[in-house]
Amino acid sequence: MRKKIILVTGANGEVGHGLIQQLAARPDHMPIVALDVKKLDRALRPYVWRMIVGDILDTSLLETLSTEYEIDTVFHLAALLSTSSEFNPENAHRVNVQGTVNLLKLAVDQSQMRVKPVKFLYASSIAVYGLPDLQTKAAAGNVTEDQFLNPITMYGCNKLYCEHLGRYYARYYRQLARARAVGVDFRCVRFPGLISGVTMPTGGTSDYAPEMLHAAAQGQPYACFVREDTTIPFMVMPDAIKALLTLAQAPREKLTRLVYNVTSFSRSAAELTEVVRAAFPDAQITFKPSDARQAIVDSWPMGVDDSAARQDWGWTPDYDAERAFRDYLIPTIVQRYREPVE
Ligand code: AKB
Repeated sequence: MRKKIILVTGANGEVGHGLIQQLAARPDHMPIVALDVKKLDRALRPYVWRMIVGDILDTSLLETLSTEYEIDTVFHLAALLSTSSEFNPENAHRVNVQGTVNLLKLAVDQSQMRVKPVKFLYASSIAVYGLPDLQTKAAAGNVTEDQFLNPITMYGCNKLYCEHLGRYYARYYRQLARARAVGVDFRCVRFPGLISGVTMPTGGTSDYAPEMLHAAAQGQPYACFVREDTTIPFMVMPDAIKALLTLAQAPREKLTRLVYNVTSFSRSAAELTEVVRAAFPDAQITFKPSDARQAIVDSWPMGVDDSAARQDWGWTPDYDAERAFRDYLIPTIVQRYREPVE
């Protein structure tokens, strides 16, 4: 009999890190197979059944996985983030879109084999939004899942399209075939900017928040690449993991949507700076906005309406802004730079 597993793509990334530890901490958890283009961090290896260094674009690797294991759940986290994607949009399209199609195909094939839908958790982003100007952004306030879906980045276009692909593979896959295929149980969380006390993001445009904090903790100067008034929603990593795990466990019949906004707190870059300076009084933070990256963040909303997630699967963040810094970010970061990291 094939081993039943949970597959995590992008396992070495920021969200993968936290997710793997939390998944492994659950009693009776299924074995975890971690897939990433880079070797899994040594610290995570005890938590996984198997680590595979490989590419989500490698379809023969995915086919081998499909014959070797019964895949119960996929957490698809692998992606090139918004800033990286703008430097090579075609490559971003390959990784973010073709990579997702490959995984959805793997999931739909597995669903046929076991005659039961594979759960497919997909990490989307506020980058799917595209507010046309700052006046509209200010007036819009907290936007719902269905408003302002005109992304201006390749990454945002990729994420929005993959949300649609999820719907297709869940409900309409091969709809003209004589025998209808068992669809994928697609569940998507649209994340705001994420901040971790443990890992540093690479290639995102919301990265100014974690970057200023990590720089201050290391006593390094930081030039923030957006204006002081720039406001978007944020969430700390433990809440991001909580959102994925809670949505994964929600009974399907309670879910009225395939895609859900989640959020914790919205803060301007100036407000974030104040909190960082209060914790690290020597922090040297200056503002040097980059026009191009500013335009991207200006197109993202000030906040998102996550009432559907709250209603359908009881979503509620554990950390508001005050708790996020006081109880998680500051103590974790202080500890992080006290210890040598491998
Ligand atoms: C990015 O900045 O690209 C990501 C995101 C908002 O999805 N952090």
